[in-house]
Amino acid sequence: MLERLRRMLSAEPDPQRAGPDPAAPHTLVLYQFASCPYCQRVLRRLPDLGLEVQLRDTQRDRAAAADLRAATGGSQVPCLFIDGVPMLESADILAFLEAHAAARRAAGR
Ligand SMILES: N[C@@H](CCC(=O)N[C@@H](CS)C(=O)NCC(=O)O)C(=O)O
Repeated sequence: MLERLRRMLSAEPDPQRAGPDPAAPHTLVLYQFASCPYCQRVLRRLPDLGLEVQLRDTQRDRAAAADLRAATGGSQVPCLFIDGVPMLESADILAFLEAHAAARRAAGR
């Protein structure tokens, strides 16, 4: 507690808020639907990134929509689950996926 407070007052990054490590292996599941332009921004990049990303369609699959709501409290897509932890916002998702793909390439994976 005191350690977190000390970090908050300093410029040091807080490891609890740092987000997922792009260099680590991850299980990736993207909640999306085809007519969503923000989803398309992410979907269009996927083939070039060469990552294994499981897709779940929240318009066609009721269970996917229910799972998304249970995890995030809403229906906003795209939502990337990284090892079960949801990440919203297409710009953040793309930044993470780009960094993850680059780290994998650098590691020869
Ligand atoms: N700023 C968000 C916008 C995402 C967004 O507006 N998605 C729409 C579908 S195109 C949505 O999920 N609307 C339903 C909701 O927000 O619950 C992003 O860039 O990802």
